[in-house]
Amino acid sequence: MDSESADIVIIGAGFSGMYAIHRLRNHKVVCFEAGDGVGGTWYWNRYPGARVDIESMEYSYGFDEALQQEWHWPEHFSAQPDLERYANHVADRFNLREHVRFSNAVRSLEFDEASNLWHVHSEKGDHVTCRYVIAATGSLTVPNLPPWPGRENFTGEIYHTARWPKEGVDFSGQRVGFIGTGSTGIQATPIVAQQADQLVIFQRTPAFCMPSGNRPLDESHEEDWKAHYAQRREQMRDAYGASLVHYSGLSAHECTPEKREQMLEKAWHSKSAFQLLFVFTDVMTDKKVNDMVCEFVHKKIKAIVQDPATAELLCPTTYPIGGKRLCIGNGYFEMYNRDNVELVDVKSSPIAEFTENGLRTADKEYEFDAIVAATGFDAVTGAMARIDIQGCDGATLLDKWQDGPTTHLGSMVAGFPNLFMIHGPATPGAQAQMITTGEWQVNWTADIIEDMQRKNCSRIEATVAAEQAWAQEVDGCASRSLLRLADSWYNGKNIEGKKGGFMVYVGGFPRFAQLCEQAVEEGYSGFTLS
Ligand code: N01
Repeated sequence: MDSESADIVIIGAGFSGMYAIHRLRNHKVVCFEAGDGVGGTWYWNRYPGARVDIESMEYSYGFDEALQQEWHWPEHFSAQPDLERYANHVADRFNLREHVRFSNAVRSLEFDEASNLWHVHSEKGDHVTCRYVIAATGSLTVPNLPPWPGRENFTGEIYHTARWPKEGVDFSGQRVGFIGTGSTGIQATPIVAQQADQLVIFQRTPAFCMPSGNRPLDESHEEDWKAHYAQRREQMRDAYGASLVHYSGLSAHECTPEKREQMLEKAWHSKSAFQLLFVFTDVMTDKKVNDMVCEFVHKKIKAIVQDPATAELLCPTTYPIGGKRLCIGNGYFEMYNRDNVELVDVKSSPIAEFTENGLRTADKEYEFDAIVAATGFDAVTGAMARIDIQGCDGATLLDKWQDGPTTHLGSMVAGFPNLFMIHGPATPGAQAQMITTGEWQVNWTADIIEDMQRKNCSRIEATVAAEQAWAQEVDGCASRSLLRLADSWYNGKNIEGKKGGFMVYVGGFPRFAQLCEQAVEEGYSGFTLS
């Protein structure tokens, strides 16, 4: 196929990619998308119970006042179908689809140093040359299915929650095996349990979970938000992550045991996700305080789950609360009181293989009609690693990142000019609110591209020294947080053999944004322009 020329190629029509199309539409923009619809995460993750854990009034675009005034969210924490409906509404309202090539993933990127242009090749054979590439590839894009042998022998269906059939799945009358008890497993299993004859849940590590407090959105709440949207969006930018969390301002050490218990109880019932992590100022920095919160949750689990052995197995003891993303549940612990649900510990007896009739762990075979894997993602670097990316001197990104990702400000990689990432490695990512912070990063990136054009520059690149400095900043923040004490997708330890340190910036979005702005104000410190 002949090559065609564009100014900017955007990879991915998830929420960040969609906004990038809108923000840069005065340029010739081509967007490649692997799926056949918009929405990214909210397109792929259509498993039963999929729901956002940040309030929808907040978890939405802020770039257009009319859009945020006219849109109505039916619930406080929207379910996947409503988020996908919103993505489609935005795509239609702002005519984004005309720029998107659906079901057409990017296969390779090659930088031509003589012309400072990227050559983009897609799965369907498109070849586009462009000055800039914006990779809005998402941090939880590539599903992880551990390489258990025997998959082809199983005669029933195997589903991964991140590739759920569009027509849905009815488990009525079936024996279902369910692997994984992270945020996804916790949302899906209570619904599967209501349908299936028998549900066996395979748990390697128990998760901390608090009730989501989801409910229909009340009119006065919506009106209040809509009357103050501009101000609220400002507050969100200045908040660590979600702005609706209440910060008590008190260290747990300043409180009596009675006061602590009272505050924890209030946080548990707050209907505001993540409140448990912010109930005291030092939950994520002081192990003793974190232990107090863990103990409180253990008591809750043991009060809900009737069988003491199951309750014990469900209590996380090997990592701090908040060390992995805190899960939000709707009847998760309560589900274990059903007669058709069984919990199996695969830490002590790991899954060995799929068999013709089901699954075999180290000490037993289980028979199923269907198996669901909610086993997470090759996170943060997975989507970029699956594109063959060649930068200067033929160096590949895969080689450059073989010991873990390196970036400057999470945005650019030395040796790969004119390639920007949104929510790339070492950005706040899921430690902040992905839609609005994605919007912020797109604006920052678009401003740079437009400034480059004003300056008649054709090439921008991060320096190796800047990457090293950013790695120190990222590690420094992680080392001050208890997040470092958990194995999770934040540090790649959810996948055996994956290398890399802490891949998420936990210094807070306000500091991240300030450092990005400062770099530009200081004449693009850490970058070279030509
Ligand atoms: O994935 P996960 P997820 N043998 O990696 C288990 C976002 N999200 O899809 O903990 C046995 O957290 C694994 O066990 P372990 C959110 O940011 C948000 O649930 O590694 N088990 C774990 O139990 C979240 O953090 C929302 O020991 C194996 C599970 O599979 C992120 O997505 C909803 C295994 C994977 O948990 C990822 O969540 C859903 C093995 N070999 C997701 N390998 C909301 O907004 C893995 N597991 C609410």
